[in-house]
Amino acid sequence: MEGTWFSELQTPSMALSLKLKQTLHHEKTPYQELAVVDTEAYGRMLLLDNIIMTTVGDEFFYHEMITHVPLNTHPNPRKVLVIGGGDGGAIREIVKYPSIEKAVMVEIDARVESRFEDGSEHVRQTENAYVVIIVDSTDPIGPAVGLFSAEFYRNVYKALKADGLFVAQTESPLFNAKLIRRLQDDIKSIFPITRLYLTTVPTYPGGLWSFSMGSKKYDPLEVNWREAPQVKTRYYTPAIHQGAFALPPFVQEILEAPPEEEY
Ligand code: AG3
Repeated sequence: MEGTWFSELQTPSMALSLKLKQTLHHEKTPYQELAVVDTEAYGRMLLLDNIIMTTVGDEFFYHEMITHVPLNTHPNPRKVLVIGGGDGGAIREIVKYPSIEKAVMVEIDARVESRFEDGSEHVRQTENAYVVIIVDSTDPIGPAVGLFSAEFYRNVYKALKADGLFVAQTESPLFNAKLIRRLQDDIKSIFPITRLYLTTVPTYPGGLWSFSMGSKKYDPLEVNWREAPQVKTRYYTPAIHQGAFALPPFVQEILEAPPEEEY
């Protein structure tokens, strides 16, 4: 194992390589090939089909931003759904909020105690049940493809209560501009409030990552911070929350370019 490297081919012309200390676990689940390896740079790392899902060293950027932004946007989140997120990072953050009465995780792969079903199927069969839905999915390939569609967002809308909102991880503005544009347009056609926000995730392609939010009532840009719960975090703060919605011009262009234009 000494000197072994893991490389994720992030795009056809770009890879991220991490020097491994050892492979801790490897198995073929019914849906994916799963591995946990120990890296020198970021500690333990979870791989699905040789794609980096998360590492101990940088998971907090992603998990804090996929949870605290929606949970502070809603003034009193009680019942929250996580689709995907089998590593537990999102759930760990959610249960920090005293208002949470129930957090349900629907994960296709049966590694942890929760509901093991297809997330798109679960929202299809759910009505008026959640105030926050978090889509902590893999890339839009394989089992996650259905989670990147207008039909799925319509079912998410239906599964949310009248004041509900959802957030989905929507990939890299550097390498997935067209996808982001399509998803934002889809969300806009369904939800009255649509937002895009950014964070850095060092081990994801481009290092810059996007999240898309659709909300029925509450605007993430109008949080009443005096009423917001105090939660211990390593990345997220109210100022980071506000700043995450400030989009650099190249990202603003992705949202505004005429649909047929290349960007
Ligand atoms: N979800 C995976 C985000 C996509 C990462 N893409 C990549 N490395 N090509 C993260 C799950 C963490 N709970």
